[in-house]
This record gives sequence, C-alpha cells and structure tokens, in this order.
Amino acid sequence: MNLTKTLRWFGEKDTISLPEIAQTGATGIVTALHHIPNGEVWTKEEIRKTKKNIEDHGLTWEVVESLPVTEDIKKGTELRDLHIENYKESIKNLGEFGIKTICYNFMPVLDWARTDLSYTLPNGTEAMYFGMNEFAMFDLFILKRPNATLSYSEERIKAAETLLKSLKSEEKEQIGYNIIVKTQSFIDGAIKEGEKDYLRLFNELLKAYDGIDKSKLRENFSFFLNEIIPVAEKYSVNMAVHPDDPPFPLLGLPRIVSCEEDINWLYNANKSQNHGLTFCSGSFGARKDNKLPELFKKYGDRVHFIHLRATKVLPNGDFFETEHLDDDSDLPSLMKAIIEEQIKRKTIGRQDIDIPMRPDHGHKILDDFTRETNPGYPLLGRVKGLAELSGLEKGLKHLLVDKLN
Ligand code: DNO
Repeated sequence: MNLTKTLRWFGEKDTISLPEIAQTGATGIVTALHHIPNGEVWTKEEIRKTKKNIEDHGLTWEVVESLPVTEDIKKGTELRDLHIENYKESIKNLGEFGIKTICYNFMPVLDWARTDLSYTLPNGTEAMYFGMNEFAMFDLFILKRPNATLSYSEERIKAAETLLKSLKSEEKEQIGYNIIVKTQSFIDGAIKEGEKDYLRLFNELLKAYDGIDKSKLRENFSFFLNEIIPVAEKYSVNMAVHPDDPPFPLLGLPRIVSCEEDINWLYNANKSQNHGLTFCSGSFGARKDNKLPELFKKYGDRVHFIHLRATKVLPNGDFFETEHLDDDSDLPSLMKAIIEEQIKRKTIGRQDIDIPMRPDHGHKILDDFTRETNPGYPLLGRVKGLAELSGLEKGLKHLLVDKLN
C-alpha cells in the first residue's frame, strides 16, 4: 500500500529527460501528447509511441495530464459535439493502452495564474507568487478589460494604480506576458510562446465568454460529463478534474471547481466512481476556508490523482508556493487522511489503493538555476519535494498501518 510516485514530464521538448527522472525515486510519469492540437483525437499510434518510450526507460505512464477540454466544449458552441466525440475517442484509445487516470480541467481561458515566476525567498531559492494588486493592475491597466473595474474594490483599484506608477515598462509587460503566455503556452494554452499580439488575442478569448456565468458553465460541464463518463466507465479510466488555480474567479470569468460547495456539486452532477477529482493541495490551499484534511476525508473516495504542495497565504490575500512541507498547508494531516482513505479502499476490496501522486511544482534550487525549465517544473526542487513527501508518507504509514499488522 503505497502512493505511486510520479513526476510530470513534458515530452521530448522537456529539458529534463526520462533517464534523469528514472533516478529520482519516481516510478511513474505524468504526461500528455502535447504535440496534438487541442480538440483532436489522440490516436493509438501516438499513444503507443509515448508509452513505449516511457517504458523503455523503466518507467510507467501512470497519468495523462492533461487531456485538454477545448474552449468550445466549455462554452458549448456548435463545435462542442465534434470535440466531445474526439475526446471520447481519446479516452477509449488511452483506456485500451491501459492508462487508467486522466487529469483535466474546466477553467475558462486561463488554466492557472501567477504574477511572479521568480520570487526570491530568503535562502536564495525561487518560488512562484500571485499578487492581488499585480493581478488587478494587469487586468485594469495592461489588458484594459472592459468593465474590469466592476471586479475590484476601490481600495484595490487605488493600490493597482500606485503599483502601476512604480513599475518600469518592462516590468509591467513581464507581468502580462507571465499571465497570458509564459504560464499557459507549455500546457497547451490558446496563446503560443512568441506570439506578439497576445494582449488582443487574450481579450478576444475573454470576450467569447460574455453571457457565460457560473450556472451556464456548470450546465456545460454537466453536459460534458454525462457524455464522456460512460466511455470512461466502459474503458476503465478514471477522470480526475483539477481544481481552479487560484480557487476564485479571475477576469470576470466563472470558476466552478474551487471549494467544498463546488466539489459537492461536481460529485452530484454525475455519480459515477469514474468521475472524480485531482486533489491539488496547492490550488485548494490558496483559500483559507478550504480545510485540506477535512476536504479529503469527505471527498477522498473519488480522488484519483494527488498533487502535493503547500501554499502560503499572506494577510492581504497574496499567496506564494512555499516549501512542500511548510506548516501553512498542514500536509502531514492531509497525508494521514490519504493513508486512511487507502486503508478504507483496501478493506472494502478496491483495486485503486496506490493512488498516483506527484510533488506539485518545486522551488528553483541549486543547479536548477543552470537549466531552462517550464515555470514550476525545475528538476531538483521537485525531487526535494518528492523526497520529503515520500518520507512523510513512509513515517506515517509505519505508525498507522505497519504497526497494526
Ligand atoms: C500547472 C498545473 C495545471 C494543471 C492543469 C490540469 O502547473 O497544475 O496546469 O496541470 O490545470 O488540467
């Protein structure tokens, strides 16, 4: 009874190689067919090639992260049916190759957001940071989104103005580029690295959500689930939706996987065991009202994949990614809840006891500064997280399980 240790790999373009990952203590790979455009079918041939490559290095392809849900599916446009048919075909093909877990998300336009990708910590390492004033400044004065003022308090708008005046033009531009391009392009976001007209394109993507509020987005999500989950059941694939990061609305867009009320809605929208959650402690943890161990205890039976990292929330609402085991997110209590869920699964004879987990993101440390990697995915920072989390798991398991036998 162990969590299956995995690391995310971004395919052949990743500067981190499979032989390197094989040395880290991870046995599984989390990856996607990043070269296939969103909305198209992942063919058996392409799946076979990637799986073989991973297995040739002594690793297993544990989880797909992500099989992208197109904006057309989220918005429910006339292309939705075609994209859903393609999605079903991809699930079927993955299932036939023995891939059991697919992580995806249902966040409109922006998959995740940070304003600073190289926030220096006192010991010289670097983390990722989300600044409320920085984000408001970007929205109000760089993007100049119509009606953006409606999303912020007067106080926030003032603070954003003050910030705007204090920054050099390259610094302002960098924040916009980080939010729209740098954090999105490597995970198959709509705007690619190098795109010059990114502000205008991004505004168009946002505009297309006019009239889509939380209940409409939920309706579209529910439609999608009811189409794809029977296919997932047939091919023994677990679908694991990733929570919103950060877990609150941004840019006037609705967010529907942010808190307990959302998870409750989600689990009821389709009751299949094959429809569940990627429990991302770092994403949920950016909200103080999300109590991680409690959430896991309540909703753990349909958690199919786990992302572990800690978030430090500052008094003004800003947050940054802190050490994996920083006290702020209380990962020891979360890990205890995870092990208890595994015990429960074992007792009732479930097969999915060794839930796949990955250390989510990592600080830039040591030699990470000598190699270009995707934001959040340096090698050594993640390996440190993996080692710490594996130790935590082993220690707790020793107390909770081994001692009982
Ligand atoms: C960022 C990730 C997300 C995540 C997707 C899953 O580092 O946590 O991009 O992979 O939201 O669909």
